[in-house]
Amino acid sequence: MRYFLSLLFIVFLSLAFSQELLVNGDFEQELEVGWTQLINGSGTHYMNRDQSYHPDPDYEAYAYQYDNPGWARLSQTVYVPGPLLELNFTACFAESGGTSSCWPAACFSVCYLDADDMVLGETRYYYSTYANWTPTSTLSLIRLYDPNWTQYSLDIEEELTNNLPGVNPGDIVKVEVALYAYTHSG
Ligand SMILES: [Ca+2]
Repeated sequence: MRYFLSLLFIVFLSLAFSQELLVNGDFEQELEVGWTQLINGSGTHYMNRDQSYHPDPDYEAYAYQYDNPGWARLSQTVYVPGPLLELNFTACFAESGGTSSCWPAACFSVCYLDADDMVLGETRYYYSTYANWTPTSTLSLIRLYDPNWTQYSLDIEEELTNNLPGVNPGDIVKVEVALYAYTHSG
């Protein structure tokens, strides 16, 4: 019997262009405020918020996928005024188990959408032993080796210029941010 676990905690998340664009990015309100919960496949999926995941006195959120191929995704899509955006988040990743053909990955995903909600490109932070994703002109991969609580910052205009040449910044109308716990089956 094999068990796979992927898990992502977020204590704070901000997407800003002179002012904050996300709703409830600090998770101090219920997840129903601002956030969409989606699950797919099998295994055990959880999304939740609690005060106890990070030692600060405030709330954190998490997405959790345990065993069997499937995923749990806690996401929010917002209109953006353009690519001049600053993303900041503080996160902790975890994974265990897996093989080269069936593996977990804990991800934080940033998707760039056009007016019809088509995904033009993605920046994906991920923590995984076995994930074999490869970057493309529309997929930027940021592999993490330290899963512990860390502050991350992304200059989206710079990210598009340097790592996503297949995405036309002028076509971006919305951005989706997502806590994404995933188990792959090959
Ligand atoms: Ca806390």
